[in-house]
Amino acid sequence: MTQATQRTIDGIGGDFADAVLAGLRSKPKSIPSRFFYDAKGSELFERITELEEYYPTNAEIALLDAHAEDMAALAGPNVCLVEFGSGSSRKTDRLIEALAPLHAYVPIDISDAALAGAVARLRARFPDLRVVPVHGDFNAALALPKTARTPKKLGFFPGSTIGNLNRWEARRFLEDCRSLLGPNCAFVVGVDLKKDTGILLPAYNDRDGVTAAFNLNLLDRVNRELGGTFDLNAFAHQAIYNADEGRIEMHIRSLADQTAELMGEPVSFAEGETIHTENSHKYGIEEFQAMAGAAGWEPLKVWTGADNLFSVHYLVPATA
Ligand code: AVJ
Repeated sequence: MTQATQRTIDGIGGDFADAVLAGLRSKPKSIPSRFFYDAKGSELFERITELEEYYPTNAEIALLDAHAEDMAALAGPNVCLVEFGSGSSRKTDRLIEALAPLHAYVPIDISDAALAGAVARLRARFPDLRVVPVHGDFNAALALPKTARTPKKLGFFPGSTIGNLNRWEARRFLEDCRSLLGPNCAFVVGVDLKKDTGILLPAYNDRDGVTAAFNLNLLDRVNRELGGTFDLNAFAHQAIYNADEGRIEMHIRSLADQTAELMGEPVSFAEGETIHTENSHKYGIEEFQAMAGAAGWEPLKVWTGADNLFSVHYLVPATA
């Protein structure tokens, strides 16, 4: 990718050190989940999406396959498609095809490598499509590139990435998108549904340990980038369902009393102490629609499969 088309927005890079130090000094310890997605973490996440136990990706792709034409009919032609946290953009192909002709596609992602790969793949597959990548944390993406300014914008936020935000952050994010996407817009949001823990827990505790590797890669990243001395064998992956909060939580649990260092700073752990690394909130249909309503959106349509595993919402600006 050329420098000319690669935009970078603030909120990544330098703040990894600050965020990790602050998180490991607080009680309980935590590290923000956006730091999962370095090159290795993005690759591990792609492998998660291919796991049998990890139902959200396939369930959402099935919904996009079945209903991309309906979404395109609602959106109309020549929209600018803006994707938040696009990663490999693998799910977007169906939508891009259905929406054709598109004014432009603006993928926003925190992983440079994932973004570059996606852009190269899409430019090869859709030579006529204008692709304008934005490198950065979509939570900080407060301005869109010039190409995105004129036509109707269609926001796309798949994968239940919104589940990483807590409820008030999610509502605020939906509000921010409402102003970012302008008066003539719509928003397609993929949201994982509340369901039995018999399905939920294996999705975050897969047999092959890919999710464990994804979680522990955070400590590996601290070792690689911040001169960390974490012994990865002395920590374990943990994923639980917090029913009160309606969310899966991932933690990294210390298997011993131990002290590790990063940037020369010691961090001590008691045996069993955890670092909270991710929340993945699950929503009922009405629950999500109420939140979107509070953020200035009107739920125009929602698609769920017969299996009721996942939901894709089509939101439009609320009138009045
Ligand atoms: C990409 C945030 C939607 O929460 O299910 C997958 C990330 N974490 N396995 C999710 C994830 C553990 C995923 N999201």
